[in-house]
Amino acid sequence: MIHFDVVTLFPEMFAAVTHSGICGRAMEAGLWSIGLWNPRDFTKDTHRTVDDRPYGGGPGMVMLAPPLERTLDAVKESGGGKVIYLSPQGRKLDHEKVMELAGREATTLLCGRYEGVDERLIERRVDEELSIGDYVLSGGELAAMTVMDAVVRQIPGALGGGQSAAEESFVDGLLDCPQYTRPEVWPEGDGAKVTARVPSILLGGHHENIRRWRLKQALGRTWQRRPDLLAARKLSEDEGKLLEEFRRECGESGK
Ligand code: 4GX
Repeated sequence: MIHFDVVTLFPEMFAAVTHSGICGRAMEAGLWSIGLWNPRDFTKDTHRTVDDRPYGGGPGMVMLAPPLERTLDAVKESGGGKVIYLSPQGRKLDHEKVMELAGREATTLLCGRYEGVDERLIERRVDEELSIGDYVLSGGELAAMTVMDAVVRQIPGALGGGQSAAEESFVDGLLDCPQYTRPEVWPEGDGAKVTARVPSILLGGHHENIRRWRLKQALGRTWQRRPDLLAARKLSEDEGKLLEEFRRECGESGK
């Protein structure tokens, strides 16, 4: 059972992970839980102020340290885990980090709004800063939900139908192979339109050949689209041969 505590001014946003899809079902199944903490509930003034203007001037607002500190201390008191602040200044999230979080019992996610939070709060209460990518969101909430979604799908039983997260892309350091479903020929040929068939190997039911075709596609696409991933991964003799075949068939250039 994994528990996330989330410190946020917009707790309603988290219905997206508590009530929908794989995360929603995994929560119903009791595989994970969430605690939502609004710093506005930890203010002491009548206006319930959570932000103020930045010292030194400039646009926007900065989240006040005192209400955030009281919130995080209440979370800790309730059994909260390490505190992660989502921000573009953090270390980039990857599969390895997701697996590390999936192995922790509890994690606290701090979501900033506006221009961020008072640096002294980060120094005193934040253990780690994590980024989900080099772009700017309007707040840490979508980043926190991204982290939770990636972690929850790693919990055994979270994926339906006996699926295993261990079989997915990135686990093996490669991109996924292409997928096909019905109809076998699409779009419908009307003389003018070009039609495309599902690769015939997938229709034959020869499981070993299908496995090798998929591995070859995964290797080829990783070579074409993410050569950085291939450079970081050793290829077996067989994988090297499959990639060589793929390259020959597509004309060596990589598209
Ligand atoms: N990966 N954001 C944090 C507030 C903020 C502003 C400035 C620090 C400095 C993000 C991301 C992200 C938007 C969350 C700005 N914090 N979080 N927020 N990329 O863009 O995680």
